[in-house]
Amino acid sequence: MAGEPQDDCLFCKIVGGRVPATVVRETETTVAFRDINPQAPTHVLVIPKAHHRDVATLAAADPAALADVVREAGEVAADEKLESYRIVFNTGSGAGQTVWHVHAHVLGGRGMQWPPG
Ligand code: IU
Repeated sequence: MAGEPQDDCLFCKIVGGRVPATVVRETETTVAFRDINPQAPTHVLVIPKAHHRDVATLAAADPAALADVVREAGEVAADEKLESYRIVFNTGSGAGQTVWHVHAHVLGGRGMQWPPG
């Protein structure tokens, strides 16, 4: 069911404390942790604790939870003292999504190119 923890989901396991992660922030509805393969000096993932496969699914099912994720992304940027940063939701395998539990990448601490690759 939408929002329920999935046994085979890595990020649900991080939420449940069954897989370790370097957690930098946690709220009632979200967890933020450092990406294991950072693409910038700051690379933090912000996830809802509830399982939803991608950002559009989350927006449809629980817009308040999506707002929590985006607000926490901003808090991460503030904690890391980032003046400029990028929030990325890769959505679908063609766009680079590899983990099917929605996550916001918060990237900063270096110059960024546009358009992204
Ligand atoms: P993507 O947008 O679905 O490709 O992002 C998944 C991210 O999850 C990616 O940047 C991985 O480095 C990151 N990650 C992680 O932080 N910890 C893990 O155990 C695994 C992936 I697997």
